[in-house]
Amino acid sequence: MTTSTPPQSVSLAEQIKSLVHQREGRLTRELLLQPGRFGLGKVPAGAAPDATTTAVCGYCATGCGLNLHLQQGVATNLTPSTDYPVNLGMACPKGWEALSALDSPDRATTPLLRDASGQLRPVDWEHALEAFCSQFKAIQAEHGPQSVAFLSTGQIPTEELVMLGSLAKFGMGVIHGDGNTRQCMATAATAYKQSFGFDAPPQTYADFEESDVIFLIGANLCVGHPIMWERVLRNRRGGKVVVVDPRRTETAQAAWKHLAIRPKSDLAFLYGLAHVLIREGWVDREFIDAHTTGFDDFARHVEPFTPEFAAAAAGLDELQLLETAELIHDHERTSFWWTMGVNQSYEGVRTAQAIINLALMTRNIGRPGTGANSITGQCNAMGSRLFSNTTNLLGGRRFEDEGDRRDVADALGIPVERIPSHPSWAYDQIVEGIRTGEIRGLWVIATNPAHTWINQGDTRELLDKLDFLVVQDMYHNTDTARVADLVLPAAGWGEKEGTFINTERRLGLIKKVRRAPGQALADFTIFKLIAAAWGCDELFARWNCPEDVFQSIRDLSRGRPCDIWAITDYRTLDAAGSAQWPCTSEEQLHEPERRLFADGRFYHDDQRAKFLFDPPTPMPEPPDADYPLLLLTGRGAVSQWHTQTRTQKSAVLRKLYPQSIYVEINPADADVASVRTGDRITIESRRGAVTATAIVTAVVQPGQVFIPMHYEATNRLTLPHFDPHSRQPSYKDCAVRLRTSRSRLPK
Ligand SMILES: Nc1nc2c(c(=O)[nH]1)N[C@H]1C(S)=C(S)[C@@H](COP(=O)(O)OP(=O)(O)OC[C@H]3O[C@@H](n4cnc5c(=O)[nH]c(N)nc54)[C@H](O)[C@@H]3O)O[C@H]1N2
Ligand SMILES: Nc1nc2c(c(=O)[nH]1)N[C@H]1C(S)=C(S)[C@@H](COP(=O)(O)OP(=O)(O)OC[C@H]3O[C@@H](n4cnc5c(=O)[nH]c(N)nc54)[C@H](O)[C@@H]3O)O[C@H]1N2
Ligand code: SF4
Ligand SMILES: [Mo]
Repeated sequence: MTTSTPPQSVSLAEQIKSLVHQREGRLTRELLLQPGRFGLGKVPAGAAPDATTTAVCGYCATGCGLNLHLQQGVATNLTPSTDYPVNLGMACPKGWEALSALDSPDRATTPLLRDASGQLRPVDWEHALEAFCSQFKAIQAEHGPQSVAFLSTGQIPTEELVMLGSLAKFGMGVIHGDGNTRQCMATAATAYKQSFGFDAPPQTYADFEESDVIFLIGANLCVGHPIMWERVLRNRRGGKVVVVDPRRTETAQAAWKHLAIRPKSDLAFLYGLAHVLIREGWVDREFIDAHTTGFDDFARHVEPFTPEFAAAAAGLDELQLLETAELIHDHERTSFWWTMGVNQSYEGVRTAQAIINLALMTRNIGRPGTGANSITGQCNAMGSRLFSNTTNLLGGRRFEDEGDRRDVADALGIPVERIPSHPSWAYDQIVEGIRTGEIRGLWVIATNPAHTWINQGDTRELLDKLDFLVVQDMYHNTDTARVADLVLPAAGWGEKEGTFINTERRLGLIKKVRRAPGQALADFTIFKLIAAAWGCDELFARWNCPEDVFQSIRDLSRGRPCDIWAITDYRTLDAAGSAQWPCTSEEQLHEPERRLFADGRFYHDDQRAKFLFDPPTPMPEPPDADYPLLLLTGRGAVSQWHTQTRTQKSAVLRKLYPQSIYVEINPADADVASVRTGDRITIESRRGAVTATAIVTAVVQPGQVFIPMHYEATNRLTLPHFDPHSRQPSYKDCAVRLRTSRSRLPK
């Protein structure tokens, strides 16, 4: 590889010096001392910063408000905010322990570059930036601009996502970029876009409290979204919770009814419900005629899904299905909520749309306590869906649309020719591109694909195949950072500022209340430095701090469904506490909660929602004689976050979940295999094997096993297969077998 001196190296060196040594400006910005709507109370301007400020939590998409208690401007403790409309004084253990992720010897404190002997060695920022630019530029020069790609995240502020997506695509000429939101939200985003005309989750959390019936489909709120579950418990109407999940999860155990559906039979089950509702005339014909298209075709489509047929497909009694349809009919307000049990499926988009169809035909939308509501996962999943500049152009626009490209060019003040006219490859296509040699350089930001991408045996080999892998993370020793050629040390939540968008479309602020360790910098600052080193910083000259990017986001949102024009700046947002999009007036800014579609108008040109459907498709790798069990994966414990890079830093959280990998097995299967709780057993799929501690429990049904996704080995087993519309991986279905010394199961 050739190495070249980065352009403007003198001024770059000066920039680095001022950024690293002056540590990105003052710690406690004026913003922190503003008396907010929640949290601060009256703090006179210029007062000593032993005070409290507020920020939203940086783990899950519930988006709880936290009070951060400061000593000399540095957060030393936190408590949940009592007057934040999301959490009302509550937080889960991750929120309470959010600051512990910041203090750890695992933090990346300097850039690390792999040297000739193959060791990662500390280098200064100037060398790191030089390596980044010279390596990626050389790859692009030899193999074309598309040969360098990026993988980003739903766990950094929207401002940083906009800066990254713009820098990569408009500045560096990168064509392909995707993110971990593909693993998580692509199905919901695609389903909404096709059905409603825009990726617009309609709900507000008050809907949990105002429903008569709450369907939780493939959603384990007690573990994944415990504070949403608290909102369910505040339901004032005697709301009946119906959980649709193959496992008898904590949420299913606490529910009014658990439908232990056969995995991936949701589509048949939901079509069966639609069949009964239509047959009985339990639909709102007036609403259907006025606000939707495609209903009659849908009604014909579900004709064969008789209760007998659908119930059998779902492994339920016919009566259970009939009673479920009746439940919807008998109550004024039903809300449908779904998470990864639906999204992570080879037919996830049509399943999500089958839920949307039920809500539309029974007019369970746009009214309190209703909705076809996708629950998002990561703190800023919604920000990344709208603003990561990967499959959509900024603000939910289309790369292919010339008018959209011009809008973005105008809003950012950049030449329109800089904007590619095609969307990125999806994550799986980028991974495939590494295999074929079309992708040679990869930049990974705030995600850990060497643990979480599907089918790890293959993923690890492919990461090794890259000419240059850059990982930008808070920690130097994540599974992906360990195999990187260059590690860029990033500040984390609490060490930088910006906005997140939660599950109910609510924008909240995060603030800088700690200094990042060593030479770690906010991702925003890293992107600015890369722009300068690359020589494209003139494009982003107007963005000198995250709030400058926020102003562009505000411009980009103008006239879109996600319009946030009334949020004029951070101070306005801080004073309001938070605000849901759309937010186009003072009134909306101060409204505590708002749901979409109260007027029955959707975002398609004809303002109608679409009924979309397809026949169910067979599971690609069902259990068989060789591999007789079906592997389900998902969240394990409230205190465990994904690849555990953050949660394992807290001694408190570590005590609250098993440290090593375990597998849940039904007593019937355990009997056959002579397995007892505590035994170490091997689970094999056609792609790999893992050894785990057995937990014998009726939480899983016979024929199924469950392994949490938090352990690195889990994805050695999973089968790479994807939804055809959203390209989201189907992480929750592949065939496995057990191997124990005394196993009587087929080998
Ligand atoms: N504590 C904790 N909370 C988290 C996270 C975390 O790592 N830890 N991660 C966050 C993120 S990014 C996300 S995306 C969410 C995920 O939140 P959830 O989606 O609630 O979590 P999962 O456990 O992945 O999957 C939910 C359920 O889907 C069920 N399921 C599997 N197959 C099927 C099926 O075919 N049909 C149906 N109906 N259900 C099925 C599983 O048994 C599981 O109980 O959690 C967020 N919150
Ligand atoms: N088998 C199986 N696999 C799954 C799933 C499943 O249910 N089953 N679920 C999938 C889902 S829904 C998701 S969302 C993914 C999650 O997959 P990942 O995104 O790969 O998992 P995380 O551990 O959240 O990785 C985030 C990384 O960002 C770093 N980080 C945190 N904050 C910052 C920051 O501010 N800046 C920078 N630069 N770095 C930061 C963390 O240290 C961590 O290394 O996993 C997917 N994989
Ligand atoms: S529920 Fe989610 S947002 Fe709330 S404190 Fe826990 S992790 Fe943070
Ligand atoms: Mo997720």
